[in-house]
Amino acid sequence: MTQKTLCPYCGVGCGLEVLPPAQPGKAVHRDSDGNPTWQVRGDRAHRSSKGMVCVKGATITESTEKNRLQYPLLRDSLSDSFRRVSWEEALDRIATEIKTVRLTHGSDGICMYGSGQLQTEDYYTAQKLLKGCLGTNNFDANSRLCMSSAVAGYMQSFGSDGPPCCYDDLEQTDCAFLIGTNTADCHPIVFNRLRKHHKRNRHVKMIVVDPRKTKTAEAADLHLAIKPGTDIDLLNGIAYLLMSWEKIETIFMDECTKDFSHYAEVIRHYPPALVARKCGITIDQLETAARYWANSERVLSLWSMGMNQSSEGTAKVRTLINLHLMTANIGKPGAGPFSLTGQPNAMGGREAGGLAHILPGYRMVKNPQHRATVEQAWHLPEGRINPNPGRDAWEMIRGLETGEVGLFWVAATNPAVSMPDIERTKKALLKSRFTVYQDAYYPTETAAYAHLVLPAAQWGEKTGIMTNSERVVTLCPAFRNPPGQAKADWEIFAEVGRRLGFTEQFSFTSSADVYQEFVELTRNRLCDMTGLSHERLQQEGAIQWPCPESETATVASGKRLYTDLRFPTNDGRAKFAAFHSNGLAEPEDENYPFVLTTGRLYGHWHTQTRTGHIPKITKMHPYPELEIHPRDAKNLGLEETKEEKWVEARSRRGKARFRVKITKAIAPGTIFIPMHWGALWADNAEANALTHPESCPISKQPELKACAVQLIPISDPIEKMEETEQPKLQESLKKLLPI
Ligand SMILES: Nc1nc2c(c(=O)[nH]1)N[C@H]1C(S)=C(S)[C@@H](COP(=O)(O)OP(=O)(O)OC[C@H]3O[C@@H](n4cnc5c(=O)[nH]c(N)nc54)[C@H](O)[C@@H]3O)O[C@H]1N2
Ligand SMILES: Nc1nc2c(c(=O)[nH]1)N[C@H]1C(S)=C(S)[C@@H](COP(=O)(O)OP(=O)(O)OC[C@H]3O[C@@H](n4cnc5c(=O)[nH]c(N)nc54)[C@H](O)[C@@H]3O)O[C@H]1N2
Ligand code: SF4
Ligand SMILES: [Mo]
Repeated sequence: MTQKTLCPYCGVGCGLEVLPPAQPGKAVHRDSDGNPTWQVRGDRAHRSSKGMVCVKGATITESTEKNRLQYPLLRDSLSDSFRRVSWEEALDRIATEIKTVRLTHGSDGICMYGSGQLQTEDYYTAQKLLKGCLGTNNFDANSRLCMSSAVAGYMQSFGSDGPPCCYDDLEQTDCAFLIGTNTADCHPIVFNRLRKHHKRNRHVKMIVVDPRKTKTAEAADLHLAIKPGTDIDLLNGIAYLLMSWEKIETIFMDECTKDFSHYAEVIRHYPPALVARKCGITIDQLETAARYWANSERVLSLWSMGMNQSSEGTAKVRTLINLHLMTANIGKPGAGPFSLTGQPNAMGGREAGGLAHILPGYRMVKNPQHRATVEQAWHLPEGRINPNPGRDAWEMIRGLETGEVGLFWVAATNPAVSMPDIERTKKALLKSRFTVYQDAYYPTETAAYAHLVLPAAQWGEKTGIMTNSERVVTLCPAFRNPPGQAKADWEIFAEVGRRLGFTEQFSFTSSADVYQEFVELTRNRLCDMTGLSHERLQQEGAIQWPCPESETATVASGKRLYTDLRFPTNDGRAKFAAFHSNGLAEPEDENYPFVLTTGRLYGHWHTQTRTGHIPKITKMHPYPELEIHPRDAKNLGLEETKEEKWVEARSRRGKARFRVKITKAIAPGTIFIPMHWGALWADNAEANALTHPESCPISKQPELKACAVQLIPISDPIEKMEETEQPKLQESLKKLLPI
């Protein structure tokens, strides 16, 4: 039988249909290893993707049989080998460790680090366990490295998180302003929809702001190849021109916004000549961008990591929102500030309270009423939820360094690859008293640092909910059995909760039960989903929130937020922000003369736990390459010849080695390295060997998009590679039991 579900890769959230391996009259469908596997095609009825899929979605089932973790594994010390244990023993051990750490370290010693790849039910159950039952807000997710600047920007400017736009806006806009997003490679189906509209309608403009000439930039009418970290200069420079041309919507600003005067004071300091020089673009380019904004009835901006992963990420997001407020480009079709979510359920995570400073239903840890509502809903005593935000992702690493963290529980993320300053991260992981690692695949780099490894059922093996970038909620049903003894993440959390005595709190018998309890906590909130249930989503297909249960609800349903131009702030007005540009946390200098930026390739997904096993994809991207401009290459003596060139990139924290790709697609002075190759996939080619953890003071999101490096050509790469000591991790992985 055909099953409808959602692609579990990116935040576009394409609808998929999966079909069993054996179809009447047809040969059995198999993966590249010959295992029978489910077939995938786009779901034409899904409102977000209308039948489209990219290579990742189309090949997802190629990865579901291989390298799966099947049984719990335990060891007392990281130098021991793992032994297979029963779930009973594994879960008892976690409960014992939690009790011990509460005594020795207090609740602050317990941390969970989750992921936008968990389903909403997983997220919600984890919040109840940590923030409710255990009284620690130390739950953070990889969304801290991904969306937290967007979350903070929306909250501060509009009074609440929540992307206000929808994908139909892609086909209704007059001008798409894409900043810090390589949409063509990273959100391909959003890009397809926009590109078609752009091609069909000559008046529609597309502006791309990115230091690299990506596939996205190639499609633009105007590509602004700004120097990394100069987004605020550019945005303030556009605001300067809009002001001087009197192209601002003063009535909207008077009636619906506040604090413009502070911003006006900032804008004065960004005249075109100065901005063009700082950004490394021409005055003409800057004016063209401002003219597109000024002359378009409806401007839609799209952004992702080039904005968020910055030491001034929140300021960047708020400054972009300022432009929307100045030009009244919000709350109407084809317009608005639209953050493209990275992971398939990072949105659901935000709804369920899955960061260290928030609670379910778009609530804040710091708000006493919010805490009281959640405590009551969870049948826990008043005051149980800690009034202070918990540790963010990097503070967890710091807590491992100092020994303040006694139990580190990681689920659905691979921090031994994806965290900044990876050598420091790995050293901290080696010091951990007890690390639990819950993943679908094995081995992964992080497994080498775990004491207890738990097999997780993944997409297609458990039933749960995911919300995509445009607030569309899709049910992802189980259609195959999990391998071995793998269990759904929410079940693992609930079983530990029950072992700690919270039997009433974790009496759920299905993920549908969990979801029902969660949606109740969204009642009358901006993200009201009380009208949703597994059953309804199963029957009707994907549905967008807000979706209140009754017509008398205080939140109206609709495709877009803020169509009444009232915002969820105290006085209903959206707020201008007044930020000057600070630039990069670690700018280039004489010793480290290049700015390194890191990011993604079209075919691979993050740390390759899935895509690394799919031949079609590994053929597309066989190895990591460092992209460098021909002029810089020449200065380093790397002339363009057929011969393969190698360099060692060094930052203040570490080094890595790469084949060189000489290309004009990158601006001189900047280099690019993909993030996908951890220690299991290449020797010494980790992007995060070089990056630093300096982060935005508001969102705490690290600046993974820029650090200063030097480049040293390697004359004999092969010999040099053999000389290099194998990373410690490889040693450690050898000790893992074959399973
Ligand atoms: N193929 C693929 N798609 C994915 C993913 C994947 O792993 N593979 N991951 C998903 C996830 S979780 C995420 S978060 C998204 C990320 O999606 P994107 O943010 O689109 O991807 P990145 O490659 O990380 O970075 C985007 C661009 O930011 C640019 N940039 C760097 N510094 C600056 C700057 O200072 N200013 C500006 N304006 N731009 C800058 C880079 O050159 C890069 O092209 O992709 C999602 N989709
Ligand atoms: N240098 C640099 N570093 C970066 C970035 C960058 O741009 N540059 N981007 C950052 C961003 S935006 C992100 S989102 C992160 C991503 O970084 P990670 O989260 O570390 O990357 P993934 O490889 O997606 O790891 C997800 C893990 O979850 C497992 N998994 C999948 N489904 C399930 C499930 O249902 N349950 C469980 N328990 N496990 C499951 C997968 O097997 C995989 O091991 O990287 C960040 N790091
Ligand atoms: S665009 Fe994203 S959600 Fe859609 S098929 Fe590709 S990876 Fe999956
Ligand atoms: Mo992300």
